[in-house]
Amino acid sequence: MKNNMKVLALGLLLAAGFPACDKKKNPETATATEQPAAPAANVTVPAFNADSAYQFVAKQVAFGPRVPNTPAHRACGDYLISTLKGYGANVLVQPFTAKAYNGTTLELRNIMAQYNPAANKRILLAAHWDTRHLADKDPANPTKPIDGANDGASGVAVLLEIARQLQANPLAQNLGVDLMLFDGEDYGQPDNAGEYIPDTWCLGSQYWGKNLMPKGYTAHYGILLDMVGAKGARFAQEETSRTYAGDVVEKVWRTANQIGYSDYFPFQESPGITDDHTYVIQHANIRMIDIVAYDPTSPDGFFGPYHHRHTDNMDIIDRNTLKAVGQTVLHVVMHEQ
Ligand code: AHN
Ligand code: ZN
Repeated sequence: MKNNMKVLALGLLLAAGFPACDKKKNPETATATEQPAAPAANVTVPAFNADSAYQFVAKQVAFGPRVPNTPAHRACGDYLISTLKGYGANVLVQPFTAKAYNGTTLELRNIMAQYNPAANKRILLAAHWDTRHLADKDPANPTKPIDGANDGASGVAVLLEIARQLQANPLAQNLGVDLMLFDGEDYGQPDNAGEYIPDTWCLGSQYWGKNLMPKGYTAHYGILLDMVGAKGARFAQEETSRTYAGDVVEKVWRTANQIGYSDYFPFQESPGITDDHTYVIQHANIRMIDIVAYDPTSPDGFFGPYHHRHTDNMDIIDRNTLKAVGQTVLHVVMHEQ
């Protein structure tokens, strides 16, 4: 406790004394270890590698659309499991079936990669790895599935890069990190004038919340990453996140601003949305925030002009966005130890 206060005081002092410090650093070209804006004793935050994260997006997209019940979905799931095992994680797989809105029985898998599985203090990081079966917002080919480079692959890619970093830079013994890849997030009922049914979405987090793996699982808090790779993305403070985990929202946004990503993390509020964090909060009783590109005031649509369209492909993925999110989350996590 005493130590934390000292760290905080030091951080405030440095922030006040050298306000321009962060601006000089170009985060994209930084390859050495990061110089934290508010350094805590004994914590070195490794540099999140945006090129590596970008390759993880491309790799997933190359499987084809990861639509449940397709060979691409199965192959990508196998790839995610073996990649996370390769990065030294304790990998748990939760296979299950869920009935979709249209009556289809979906074969799904939630995948959890644990670092320091025995530690009591745990941080849960999550994303969804499936992609939407329809381009229902696209005037062209609305029944064909989308690449989901942003909606799906981007969040998973950031988590894969964090896994790679955690293998190379092990956490202190008192801290555990769990990377959760939810399945079946995006198989929800198409939205026809007032027919939005929240519970048809987020099938993986709904199942996991009611059937925790490991049994009795809990975490200090959670961070969900959804659509975190598009060029020019802005992450506002979503209402459900603020309501249930306001201190986590503050911590994440303050960190992002301190380390140079104020363009991506404005101190701006947005209304609540239904996403995987909703069910983690509701069923698993874990405080979780959602870092999601969502702007209800945008003329391009709430989730951007490419959302659930065929333009959600590699062309809109920007390493700078992946870097801003990945470095911020890595910084926050490493400072929990
Ligand atoms: C809906 O649009 C229902 N929820 C936002 C969650 C979402 C959909 N994330 C990606 N696709
Ligand atoms: Zn989606």
